Amino acid sequence: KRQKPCLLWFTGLSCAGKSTIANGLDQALHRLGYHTFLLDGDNVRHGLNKDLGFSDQDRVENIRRVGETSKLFTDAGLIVMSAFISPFKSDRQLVRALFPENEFIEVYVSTPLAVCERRDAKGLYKKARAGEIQNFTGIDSKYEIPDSPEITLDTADNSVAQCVEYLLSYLSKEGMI
Ligand code: GGZ
Repeated sequence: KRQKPCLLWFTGLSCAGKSTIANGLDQALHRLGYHTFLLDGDNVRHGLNKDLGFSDQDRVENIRRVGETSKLFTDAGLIVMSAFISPFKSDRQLVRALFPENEFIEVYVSTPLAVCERRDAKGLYKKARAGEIQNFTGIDSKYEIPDSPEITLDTADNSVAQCVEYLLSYLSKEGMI
């Protein structure tokens, strides 16, 4: 099936829904017969980047490596989804610069901190509030909101399925699928 390679870069807080939506999109594209690859903390921070933690410096290197890896996969012709907090504008900008204009699609998953903290899937916000872990994004490590993402997903008013539908229609409109 004809497709144009691109990178959908999901950014947002922990528990915002980045991986969940990226996974949903990955499966939907797969069912439609497209070739895709999904990168997120689960498959990257346990392997390629297991030497990295959550200091600013390590996050910078995390995102740099993920950007370069994403580039390898788009060079192979795939539609790539990368879901990382990627809290710093400058790092997202460096990844963007690796790609031709329309092949980098920044997707800001805009779920507010209060909602993310209520979800707290792994209990990490609770630990961060208790001072048991340091440098937690949104608590004692900064998140820089994107200025002009190609897409902003509002998960308060939209289901995962609706977000996936929106992304599919965007990819179609842009001629990627
Ligand atoms: C933020 C942390 C931290 C700290 C562990 N700060 O909700 P999760 O658990 O599954 O996703 C979070 C994940 C973030 O990794 P990223 O590679 O996306 O971060 S970054 O782009 O900033 O490099 C969270 C878990 O790791 N986690 N400690 N201190 N998230």
